[in-house]
Amino acid sequence: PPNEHVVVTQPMRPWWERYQPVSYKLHSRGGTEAEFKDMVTRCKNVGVRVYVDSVVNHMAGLGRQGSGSGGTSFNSDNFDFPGVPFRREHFNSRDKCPSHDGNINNYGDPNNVRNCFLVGLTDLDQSQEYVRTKIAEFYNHCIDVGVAGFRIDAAKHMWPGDIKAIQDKTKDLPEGGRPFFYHEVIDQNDGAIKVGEYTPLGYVTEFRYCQKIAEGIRNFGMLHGVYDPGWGMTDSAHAFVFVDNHDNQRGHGGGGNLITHKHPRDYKMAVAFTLAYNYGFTRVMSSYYFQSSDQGPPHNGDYSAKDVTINADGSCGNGWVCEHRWNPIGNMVAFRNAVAGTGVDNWRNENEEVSFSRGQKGFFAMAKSGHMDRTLHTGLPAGEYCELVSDCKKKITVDGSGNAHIVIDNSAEPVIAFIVGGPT
Ligand code: LM2
Ligand code: CA
Repeated sequence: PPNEHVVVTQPMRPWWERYQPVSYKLHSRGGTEAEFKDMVTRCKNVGVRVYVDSVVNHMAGLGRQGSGSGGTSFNSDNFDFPGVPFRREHFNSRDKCPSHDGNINNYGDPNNVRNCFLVGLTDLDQSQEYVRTKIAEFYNHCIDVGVAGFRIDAAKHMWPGDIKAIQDKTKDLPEGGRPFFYHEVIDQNDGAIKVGEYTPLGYVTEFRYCQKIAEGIRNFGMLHGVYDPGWGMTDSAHAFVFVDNHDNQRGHGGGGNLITHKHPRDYKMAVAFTLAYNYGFTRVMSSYYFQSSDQGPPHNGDYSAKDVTINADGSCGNGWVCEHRWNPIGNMVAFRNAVAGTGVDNWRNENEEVSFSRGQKGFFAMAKSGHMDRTLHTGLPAGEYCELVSDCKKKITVDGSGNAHIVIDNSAEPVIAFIVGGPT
């Protein structure tokens, strides 16, 4: 989240302080508005669009007061946030929340989930025109700075109709078109709120995919079922999918038995498969190393984040994991873009191996043992192809009938992929 937030010192500067807003000024522990704008502009100039993580369900938690990351005063117990400004009347009052202590404690009741306080965080009343306007002004300011879209944090804890009203107040991008919106809704078939309530508003996080891909990597035989509509998973046109996120990689936010960068080989296979397959809109995670679940990013003496340094081999230094630079992850983005809009064909899934083609545009294979040596039908035009994951160190020849000799060996990654129109 790029906006001003509380500064927590107990524990010392946890990552989650950024999820307790103080104002909508773009001044976070990540830097000032000028620094944020500079980053967004430099990204945009090289074709990388930025969306922001927007925390608008709530402001800071009860018991917190003082100065925010941008120096603005606030007092949560008095519901006083002069930097916006928000006052007591802009928050959900106790009569709208059916829980005995004001905190969310019953996921079976939408009024409880949406009108009560999430872990003590002061809950805004987005049904009010004033509150909607302040949030939309924040979004519009982000768009002025060059941002292209928004993650809506805690969307599950807001009424879809209120979110729609806020989105409708948000302007088009300067280059035309609507901003990108996706909604964070943790639906694991365990409560009253369903992802389907949010699909009319944009993409919706599909947390069940995290479980499904973890099962699929542990047992390749399960990979055919990573998208399981019978289990309530939303359709490909609305599902926002990822192998892990900033919460569940550290046991927060619906945690579980997931695959993360802590198991690099499994993680590479999980993300490579996700990018190769034809389900949903994909997000690639990029992390820092951590020991404890509260620990913030690698920091300098003043707790500002350390720079991401790049080592000679292309990996990152200073405590940053940079999963997005790992070949079976970063190089598979070209694959996903090249095969967009095609289906899955020539599916083969035996002996802890999986392979398939995407239309007549790409072919993907993965072997859990790290070893595979067989001739497969690729469905691709004849020719010599450069293998993407090895940076073209491997070449693959497709013959006139569309077959190719596919070799995966333990000296390299357990994944191969190639595309029509790829590098040569
Ligand atoms: C989210 N999605 O709905 C974020 O993805 C998640 O990271 C946020 O929780 C959460 N919603 C609220 O925006 C994180 C973190 C919590 C942390 C909150 C607020 O997972 O542990 O709660 O941010 O900073 C912390 C303390 C908690 C305390 C609360 C309020 O861990 O014990 O509750 O602050 O002071 C009394
Ligand atoms: Ca709420």
